[in-house]
Formats: sequence, structure tokens, C-alpha cells
Amino acid sequence: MAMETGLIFHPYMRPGRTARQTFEWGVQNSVACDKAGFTSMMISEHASQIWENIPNPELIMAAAALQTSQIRFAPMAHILPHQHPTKLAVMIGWLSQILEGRYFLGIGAGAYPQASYMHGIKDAEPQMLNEMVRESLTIMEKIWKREPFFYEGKFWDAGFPEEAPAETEDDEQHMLANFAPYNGALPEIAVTGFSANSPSMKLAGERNFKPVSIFSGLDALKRHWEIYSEANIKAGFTPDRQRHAVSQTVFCADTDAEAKRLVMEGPIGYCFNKYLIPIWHRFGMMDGFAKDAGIDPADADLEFLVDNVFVVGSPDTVVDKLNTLFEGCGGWGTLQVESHDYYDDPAPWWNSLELISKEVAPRVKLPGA
Ligand code: FMN
Repeated sequence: MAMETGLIFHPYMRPGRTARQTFEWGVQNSVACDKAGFTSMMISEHASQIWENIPNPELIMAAAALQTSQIRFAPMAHILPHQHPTKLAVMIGWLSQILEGRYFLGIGAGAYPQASYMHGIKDAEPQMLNEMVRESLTIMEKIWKREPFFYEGKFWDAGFPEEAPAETEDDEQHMLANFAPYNGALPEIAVTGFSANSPSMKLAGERNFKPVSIFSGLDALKRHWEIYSEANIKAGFTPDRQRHAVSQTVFCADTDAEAKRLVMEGPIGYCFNKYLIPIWHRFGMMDGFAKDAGIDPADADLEFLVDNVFVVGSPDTVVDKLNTLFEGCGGWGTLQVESHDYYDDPAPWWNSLELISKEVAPRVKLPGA
């Protein structure tokens, strides 16, 4: 079994990109990844960030449904505290039918307090957000079952009506629409984990959902797996590292020097200097990377990240770096490549995706292999 490759599309478009450009870049990436053999594409949902400018990941998936044939899509993540669970459950069911099952569902509590604020949550306490995630899931699962209920929750009320009997033999006006996910099966659910003592990883383990982490240093990643597997075993399941997806900045070119130049001087370097390095300092992510390399987090700059944290280089170098990373943390099943804004000059990006999927992934040693 080979390591799977996925794309995660946040999409880190530089300020000034129009909605049309972002949307077009999303659909182009889905088609390119489908052709290159990527198994999944995850698309973020953000209402507040100019650099993460997709409020409705489902629109890109719907546009890509008719232009792709193999790749699976997931919102990563729908932010459950920000919407009514029935509205979301019905949309998800319909989209999974449109995609004829090439769909799984990423859920999250929300990363940015500004986005929570916009949805009426003034003090976004993690504990409350996580409770909202759990209640939303309970309601969505009931809606997908299509059995009559009425639920009065702490955050939302919702129900499913009884279908009225037919008045005459050929009467169809009483029939209820079926927006359950494709084939009536629950979609696979994936949960995003970020913090060291991740409540999301605990939820994923308890419910046997797919764990998805952002790479934020070896300790955090090892901790995610521990939290997930402990909860998973306690709930009677057998944890499978193959299901763990980890997102990482990966860029491949024909030579190491070319790859480093394209990252330092291109869209990835620009995005990190302007947006992600300050954010990583703010969210404490830099601490883990600095600890792994034995430096002061304040000294972590773009070149440090390119050389020590990102996976950048020729295919041989990228394989070596991934194998070393896997030895250090136990490995994972899907490498979720972080996408960037190569809209103006996409050729190096398409080349990188092809190399990662065709020349790197088959040579990475998987956990237990
Ligand atoms: N938060 C968002 O507001 N929108 C997103 O699209 C989003 N995507 C994420 C993707 C990944 C891979 C990860 C790891 C996190 C993402 N988040 C996103 C953050 C989550 O909403 C949430 O804040 C985080 O996973 C909480 O993790 P914790 O339970 O480990 O503290």
C-alpha cells in the first residue's frame, strides 16, 4: 500500500485576488489533482480571513463534480457552531449524492474568533464550541436517518416530520425529499486537530472518525496520535495509522536548488512572510518547530522553515525528508499537501503536484511496512 496524497486548499490566495480567481484556481486544482492521482482534496471554510477566502467550500466541490472522476472531496472543515445543523445536513446529503459518494465530511470548531463573532458567538470559549460541535453532529445524524423526531437542544432545535399517507393511489404530493447522503450511508467524518491536548482528536478517537492534523512539530503530532488512539481503543476500536492525514507544506522540483528558489521567491515564501509566520507565532505553532531544531522560536524565519520544517526539494530529497519525519513520529497514511497561490504562473505548481504523486508517494515507507 502506498502513501496517499491529498491537497488541502485553504487556499492562501494573496489579498487582491477576486472571488472569481479564487474559485477558478480551486476548480483547476481539483482537475489537476484528479489527473495526477491525488486521492482527496479538502477545502477550508473561513468567513473572516482575507488569505483564507473561501466561505463555502461546497461551491468548489459542486463545480468540480462534473469535471473530475476519481478524487474524493471534503470540506475541511465545515465549522459546525456557525450554522444550523439541519441546513448543513441537507446540503451535505445532496452534495454527496451529486458526487455519487466521492465525499467525506470534515468538521471543526473554528479557528478564528472573528468568524465566531460574525456568527453571534462573542466569547468563543473552546469548551462551548466543542459542545456545539457535538450537538450539531447529533442533530445531523438524526436528520440523515430520516426517522421522525423533534429535538430541543442547548444550542439548536430541529426535527424530521412524519411522512403523511397518500390520499389516493397516484398521489405524490405528500412525499418527502430524500437528502440523506449517497446510498443512505453516513459519510465518513474527519476531524481537524490542532492543539497539543486536542479535544478534536479525542472526539475523533471516541467516534472512530478520521483524524486530520496540521503538522506543528513532532511532539504535537505524536501527542495527537496518542490522544486519538487512547480514545479509540477505549471505545472498542483498533486505531489505524493509515487513516491519519497530516497537512504539510511540500514542494517538489527537478533539483533541490530549484525547489528552494521557487519556494523562497515564489507564492509560498510571500504567503509565509506576510501571513503564516506571524500567525504561527501567535498560535504557538513555531514553538514546536523551534524545539525540534533546538533554536529560539523568535529566530524562526522563512529560510529556517524551508530548510528544517517544510518538505522541499527534488523527489529524492522529499522522499528522504518524509521517511525521516515518519521515523520520528510514527508516520501517517495521507500526506495532505498545503496548496498555495500559483494562479499567475501555475506550471511549477502543477509539476510539483505530479512529482509528489508519481515519484514521491510510492517510495515513502508507510507505518508498519
Ligand atoms: N478552522 C476553520 O475555521 N476553518 C477551516 O477550514 C479549518 N480547517 C482546518 C483544517 C485542518 C487540517 C486543521 C488541523 C484545522 C482546521 N481548522 C479550521 C481549525 C479547527 O476549526 C479547530 O480550531 C481546530 O482543529 C481545533 O483543534 P483542537 O481540538 O486540537 O484544539
